[in-house]
Amino acid sequence: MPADQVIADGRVSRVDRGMCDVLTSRGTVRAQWGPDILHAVRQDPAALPSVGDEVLLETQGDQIWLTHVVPRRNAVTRASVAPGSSHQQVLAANIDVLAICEPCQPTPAEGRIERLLALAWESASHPAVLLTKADLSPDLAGTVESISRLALGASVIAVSTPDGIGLDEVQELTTAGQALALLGPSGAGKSTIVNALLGSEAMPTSHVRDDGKGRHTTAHRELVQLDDGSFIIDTPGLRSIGLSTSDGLDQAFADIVELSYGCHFNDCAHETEPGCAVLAAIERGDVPPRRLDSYRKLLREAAYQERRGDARLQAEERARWKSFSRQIKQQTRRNRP
Ligand SMILES: Nc1nc2c(ncn2[C@@H]2O[C@H](COP(=O)(O)OP(=O)(O)OP(=O)(O)O)[C@@H](O)[C@H]2O)c(=O)[nH]1
Ligand SMILES: [Mg+2]
Ligand SMILES: [Zn+2]
Repeated sequence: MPADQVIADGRVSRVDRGMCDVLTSRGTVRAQWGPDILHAVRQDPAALPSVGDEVLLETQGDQIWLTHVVPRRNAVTRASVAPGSSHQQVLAANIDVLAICEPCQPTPAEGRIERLLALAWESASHPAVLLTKADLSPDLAGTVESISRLALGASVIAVSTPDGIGLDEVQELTTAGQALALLGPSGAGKSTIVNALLGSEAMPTSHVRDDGKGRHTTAHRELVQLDDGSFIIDTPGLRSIGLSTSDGLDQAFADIVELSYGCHFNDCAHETEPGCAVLAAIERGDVPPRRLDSYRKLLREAAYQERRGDARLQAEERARWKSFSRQIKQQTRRNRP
């Protein structure tokens, strides 16, 4: 080991091409991927260090290398948007609480909340729903109540940053060393919440356009540490987020799953079957028909992504086998007398 080599640990706060910022006990440093990282990424793009990753650094002279990523406790991933790719994209790693930000104005998009709740359950981070811009809601109590009904098992918090409402509750979602990631559409007020909790204008925020939709202001995922020692991750507004597995859907739609145990047929599709407990609940007005549609849509989408993932694994397996048999052939040829 060279004499000037120093090893430190930290948490990735921002990723750029081939480099990242890492928050260490001595402040933020800029590090480059070490050779082991590059090798791992060639095998699996999900091995690319991501915001929230706990990492080891090695300093040699002026150069800081990121040499090791501590195995992730969990990761928030989405189906890759790249055409032809079925890899998952890691949005953030080691997330304790996934805060789904949905503005009260225009009315909260229930389907989008359900989708992100499934993503949170799938990633094994605890979900919270932040109903942002609460000051603009014409019926805040009604909105909180209706969203609480669909956000089973999640805390639902109304937040208004200009009025300072809900911010303490958001801060209390995590304790020192834990990480909270904010996810939601552009203009929801994610960066404004980070700035309010930080007590500084560290994150750029924007003005909403006339049509009420936000312009994309935040361009990078970024982790910052709050005074209480917890971490908060700001992310760019999401246009679309694909589920890569169906793993979180049973929890996100626990009410429908629970009801389906009462269906007459074990394989009931809750369409026209007699003795369907889900349809009976819809009939009674206990479950909105929209919610069953949303569940079906997400199940179909996740099944498609899972099939794509399987096809990719099979293709990789075939490629490995081809290269192996080529090596064997070459070896046999070489060994011929
Ligand atoms: N009325 C009201 N406006 C808010 C609130 N929070 C944020 N805003 C405004 O909403 C606009 C968008 O806020 P941002 O924090 O930039 O939104 P963002 O979610 O970070 O958007 P992206 O970075 O594009 O994803 C800004 O003009 C904020 O001032 C709020 O609680 N109430
Ligand atoms: Mg932002
Ligand atoms: Zn049924």
